[in-house]
Amino acid sequence: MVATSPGNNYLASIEKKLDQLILPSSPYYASLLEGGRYSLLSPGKRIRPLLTLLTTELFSKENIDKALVPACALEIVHTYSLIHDDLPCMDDDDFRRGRPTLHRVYNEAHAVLVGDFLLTHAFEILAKDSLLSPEQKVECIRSLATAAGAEGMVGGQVMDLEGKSELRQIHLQKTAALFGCALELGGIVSTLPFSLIQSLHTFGLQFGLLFQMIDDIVDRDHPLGEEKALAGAELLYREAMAQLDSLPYDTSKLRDLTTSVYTHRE
Ligand code: GRG
Repeated sequence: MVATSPGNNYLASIEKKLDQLILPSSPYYASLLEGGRYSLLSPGKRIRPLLTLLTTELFSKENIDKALVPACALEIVHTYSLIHDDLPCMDDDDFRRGRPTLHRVYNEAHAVLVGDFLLTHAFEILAKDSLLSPEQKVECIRSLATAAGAEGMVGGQVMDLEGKSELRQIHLQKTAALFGCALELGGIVSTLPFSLIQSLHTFGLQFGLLFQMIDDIVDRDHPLGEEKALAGAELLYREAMAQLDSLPYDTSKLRDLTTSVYTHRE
């Protein structure tokens, strides 16, 4: 597990908001909401929403409340991807976040539907949010849809399942795209100019590639072997830090989080 201590102050706010975003309130489809809550409120690291809040904080703490729904929408999409990835037709896992996977608790059909619900719900809460401007809503929805769809996570998962050889592209899409989105969302709620949002997005992708590389090293699961993976991780770490250096803001918390991901390999 990667430590997320640099943003500990925000983790409680993220958990509270996630808890509020799916209320077990329907007499008709309670099991759908309960399934969503089971997976979403399981102990995840919340590193993607944390990145959104730390990015927002770079520009103004006053926008943190506004950033919470976009940050949680991203975590909801991530959770849907884990539910579907754990299904027998994908990775076939029995445990996730230290608990039985959703299809083990209910059944496969229900896990597919809970995943569908979470993916849709993420966009519903963005569209209905009361703090974002209409322009910010559209931009958040664009960013999240692009990161989750064919250009992003789902496209990467298809390439992976088809055994494509372009490993960097698979990791960029399957894992890093959501991290790029995490940074972009922070830029959108801060109403930054396009070029600055692009620079943040680039750092997010670098962070995501590093995160995936370290995950593979820790799991002893890197296709290139450990030596090459360690050298690759060092290069990615340097590139990510250099990208932060190019931003004229106090990026110390993002630096700490990047270092805590990198040193997790040891
Ligand atoms: C099935 C649509 C679909 C996509 C699957 C995200 C994904 C694509 C698969 C998950 C499998 C995996 C190991 C992906 C690499 C990214 C990764 C390390 C995900 C786990 O993220 P963490 O460590 O998990 O942030 P927590 O539980 O802390 O949120």
